[in-house]
Amino acid sequence: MATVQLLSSTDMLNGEPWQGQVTSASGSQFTAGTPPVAITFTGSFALSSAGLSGIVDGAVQTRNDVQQLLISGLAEDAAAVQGVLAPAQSRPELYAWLLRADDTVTGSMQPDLLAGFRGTDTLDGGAGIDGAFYSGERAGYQATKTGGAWQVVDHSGLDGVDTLVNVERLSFEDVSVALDLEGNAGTVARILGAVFGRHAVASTELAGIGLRLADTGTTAEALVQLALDHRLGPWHTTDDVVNLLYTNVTGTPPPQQQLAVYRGWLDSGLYSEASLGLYAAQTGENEAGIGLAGLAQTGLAFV
Ligand SMILES: [Ca+2]
Repeated sequence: MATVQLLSSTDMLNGEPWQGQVTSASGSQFTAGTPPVAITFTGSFALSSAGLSGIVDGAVQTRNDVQQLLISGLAEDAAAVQGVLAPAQSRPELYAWLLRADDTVTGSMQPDLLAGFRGTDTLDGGAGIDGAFYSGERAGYQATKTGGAWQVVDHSGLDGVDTLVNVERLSFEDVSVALDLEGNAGTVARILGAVFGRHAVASTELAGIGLRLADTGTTAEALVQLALDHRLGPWHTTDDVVNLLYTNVTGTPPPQQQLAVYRGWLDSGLYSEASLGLYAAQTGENEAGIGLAGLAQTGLAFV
């Protein structure tokens, strides 16, 4: 059982080239890796012509000499670790081996991509929009919301039963899933329903475009305007906007009287196209139409 602490924004699946030769060794630690990344293993070792022997109990990964990732609670044979460090081994492969049992991984204050690999793991993303990585396709897993946490069960048994807190995204081989329906995923789902229609929440492409914009700081109103411009073209009229939003939210075109009311809101400047779109997106009727309550239990799929 290992405990991993990420100290700065880290993608544990970053497959950057990495050479894992041991570059220095003493009785209490040995270091492997090539700049800018090095991993120093601690424990109690003996060095002989036959190689390293002893037990590894922890590790610290540095990037440009700054600590990035700490692992404690290891109980690995030093020679076995050295074997896994063989040249051309990628760091994700190393992590997968070190974390093959039941582990706890805690993210940094920034966005991270965490992985517990096999075993029954606890992943806590901490602050930031964090992802958890699973190596198989989504259909092979069951993700269930249980209070403030998510439980991810791997039907094949390889990845075990994981408990996730403060994790906003799941990354599978074929698709990703946004879990933060109370955050950016909810904003994106509502806007998709109001601007593209309730069935658009099933579009993994549109959801992905919206999430990437929202996650990089695009405001909800700016997202609405981008969506309207995309859906209606840049030269649309205010009536086009009202017709589109009303029809998508209610399922029928607006009666003339309603059309006049909303046209008045836009013409008077009470609402902008974007704020009217957000108003429509946040109505209970739109939330019901897109099945927001259900999405909160399953997540919003995106690519
Ligand atoms: Ca594990």
